Amino acid sequence: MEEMGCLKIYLLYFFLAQSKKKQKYKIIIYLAAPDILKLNNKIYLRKLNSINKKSVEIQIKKDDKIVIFSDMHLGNGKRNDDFKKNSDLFHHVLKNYYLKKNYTLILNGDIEELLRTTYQKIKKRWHSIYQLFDKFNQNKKLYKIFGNHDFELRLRKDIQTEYNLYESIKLDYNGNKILVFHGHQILYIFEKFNFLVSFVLKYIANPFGIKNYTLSMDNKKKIILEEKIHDYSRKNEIISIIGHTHRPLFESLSKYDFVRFKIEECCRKYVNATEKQKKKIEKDIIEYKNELVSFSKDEIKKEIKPSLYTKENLLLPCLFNSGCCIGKRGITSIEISDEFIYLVHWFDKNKNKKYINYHKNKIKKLSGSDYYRIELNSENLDYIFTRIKLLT
Ligand SMILES: [Mn+2]
Repeated sequence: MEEMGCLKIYLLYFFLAQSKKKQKYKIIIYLAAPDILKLNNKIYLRKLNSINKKSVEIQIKKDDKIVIFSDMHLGNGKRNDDFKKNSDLFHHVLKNYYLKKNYTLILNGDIEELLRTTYQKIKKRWHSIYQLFDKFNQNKKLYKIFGNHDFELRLRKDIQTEYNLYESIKLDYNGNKILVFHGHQILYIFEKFNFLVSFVLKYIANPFGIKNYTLSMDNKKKIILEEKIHDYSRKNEIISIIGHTHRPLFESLSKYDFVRFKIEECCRKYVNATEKQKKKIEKDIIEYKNELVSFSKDEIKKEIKPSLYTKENLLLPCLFNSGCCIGKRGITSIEISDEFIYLVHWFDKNKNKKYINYHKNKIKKLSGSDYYRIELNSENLDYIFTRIKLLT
């Protein structure tokens, strides 16, 4: 019954959000919002518990390398296909980096944009990408997790796919758990009704060129989702790696928060540093300051500023988000290898020059291409789990 109530509010919200008189309806939307939240509060714990308990568990061995991508939104190759602009970059990176280096590939949801088109059309258009998925699969190194945009694969038995489909994967790292799941479950508790959303998108939104509703998820919703999963991970002393919001997170921090945090840390280190170290720290501070300045106002407002920092509870490094593969500037991924976890950004030099002068030891050109890999963040996993245990 709770879910039926939520569905009604959701549908109301959906239609109002698409309306031209958006401003006028905003009050109604905000009046309805607390109900949705109250409802979710009761359900989210149950849902996260079930995701955690039912999860398939995989041991991470010492020389295992893992890469996590999410939110590709593979479409039919037409105007509305968000994946198109990064498709060459993604293909190259997957083939010449991750496959070559023997990585295990975890696809963490919203791989296909099935709310807008069909699996057959997607497979036909992106045949070369699926060929690469097949290669990982043949080596038993592919795990495909569903999100809200490719949930149809789970729901409909008539769609044949070659890959096992999971709700979540639990990685066991020396007895510590890393839970990988898409994350939509928090605000999308009515998965069963996905077909209604699909109907609206395919037959109403698509022909009229209306943009994707869930893609323009507002900041308030992003924060709620992140908060709930952060709290659950903290209480259970696990790390959660999600996607869905398209906002990269490392140790529960957004890019913007991370840079500010780093500047503070540098200043603290500076006091007791030797002359030689001081020179290096000064250089680092300049680079971080430049990075801070390079965020556009729009970026700060839309993507970066909403912060888990402002919460009453202590912020623990237990939430990570791999971002997405349809970003304007490139694609992001999360890697786990050699006892470390990394947030990685890939970009094409010809399309984006923002990071071309990034910290020299963290940027690498992929030979024979104009594609670059940068390590935005990295940290030792033992150190992260120690902090989670000490601070809980
Ligand atoms: Mn999603």
